[in-house]
Amino acid sequence: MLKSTLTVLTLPSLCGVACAAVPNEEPRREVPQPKPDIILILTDQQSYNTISALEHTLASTPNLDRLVRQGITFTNAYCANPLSVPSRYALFTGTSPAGVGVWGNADRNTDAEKIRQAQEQSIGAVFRRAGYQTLYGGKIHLPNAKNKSKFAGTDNYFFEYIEKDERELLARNVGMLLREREATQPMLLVVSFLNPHDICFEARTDAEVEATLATEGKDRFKAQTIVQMRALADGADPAEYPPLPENFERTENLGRIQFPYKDFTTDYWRRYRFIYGRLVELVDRQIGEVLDAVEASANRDNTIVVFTSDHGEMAGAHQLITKGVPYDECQHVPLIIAGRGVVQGERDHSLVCNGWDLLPTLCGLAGIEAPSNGCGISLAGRAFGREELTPGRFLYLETTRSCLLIEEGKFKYTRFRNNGAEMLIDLANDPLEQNNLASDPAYADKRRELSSRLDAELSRRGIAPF
Ligand SMILES: [Ca+2]
Repeated sequence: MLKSTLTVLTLPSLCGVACAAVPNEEPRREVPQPKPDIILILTDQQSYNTISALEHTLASTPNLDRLVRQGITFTNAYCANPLSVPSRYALFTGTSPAGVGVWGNADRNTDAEKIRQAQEQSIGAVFRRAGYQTLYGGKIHLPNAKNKSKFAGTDNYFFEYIEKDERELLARNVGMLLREREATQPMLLVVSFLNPHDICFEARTDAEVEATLATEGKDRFKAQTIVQMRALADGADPAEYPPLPENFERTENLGRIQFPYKDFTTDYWRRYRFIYGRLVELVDRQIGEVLDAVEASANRDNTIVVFTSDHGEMAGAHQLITKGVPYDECQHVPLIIAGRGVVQGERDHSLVCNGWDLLPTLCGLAGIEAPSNGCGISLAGRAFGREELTPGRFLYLETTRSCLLIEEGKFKYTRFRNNGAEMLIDLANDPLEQNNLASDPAYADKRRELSSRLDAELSRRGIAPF
């Protein structure tokens, strides 16, 4: 009883103390933080399964590992199209490349006006309008609004182009910029590395590589790199080469779907995978230079780094090399976000697409309103630990010859434009994509359901039915 009375008596005085303190704290507005610098690091042709911190063994990637520890990794991220120009168009505009006639790297029948409109709503344009300095170094490979040119300058995409090198020099010069910069304006900086794309040169003969070394164009750098990588392979014990992928066998039941299988020896396939791993390590060192410079920069605590790749590499899966096919190894890409306010060391397994989701995500990270194109979702709330992503997504994707839908954790349905062939994969039971169920009567309802959903997606994006 006594205690209770004391409590009653004490409370008003405590309140009095608290109330007396309030005037000094009011108004309780949050101190507005300056907009973060955002650094978007891109690689070319880097599969999701190349990062050692994510329990993959193809390469040792201490620098990307650091980013994994410092941030959030989206382990189920897909590119919009597993080829440079369409993928990068989606990355920068957040919209469908097929919707403007961009199916491959050099389309002639693109819709110039629609591309121009998409450029006006692209990452560079949106960030520049929001007061950001927008800078870009390295590989571009974006479609021009004019049909005859396959590559635009970055000014079409509202970036100032600061460095044309795509390799060591890009890392060094961006590093210098970051170390010396005094932040007077928030910055969006794209650092676009070429590798591990030099793997495209590996399947060439020694004579072809020798001939390219003697030329003047940029291809000689690719040849130089492959000569170095072949020397590393020669110097290694072939027993140490990575094993063949689990889904190395050619996929037999694909009907009218023809993929460009390669007739390499088993030893060569393993050597090819060894060289791919070394190219991943090469670009990881270049990324490390950029990350070191971020850490040494005056604005390090107000910087967010986003890392992804335009597409992956088959690296022997289904006995295929390079990209462009609707298979996981070239569609599934790394996606990591780290820096100011971002949760640390987390992994999210939701189905996401860097092509559709990057634009709204970067806007979300910077507190900028994203253009509403209806294609993607912002991952920023998840990256800041404020919300979970909604499960059960149906993700629409493209390749040069097909359009497809992935039903999260369940099925993947692909239809080919050239011959109407279909592929239906039961992802839950066949994650290595070795069994096409499209003509299996037991899956006819699922095939019809996804086919109908795909038609609706095509219509929504202005893509002619096929
Ligand atoms: Ca590429």
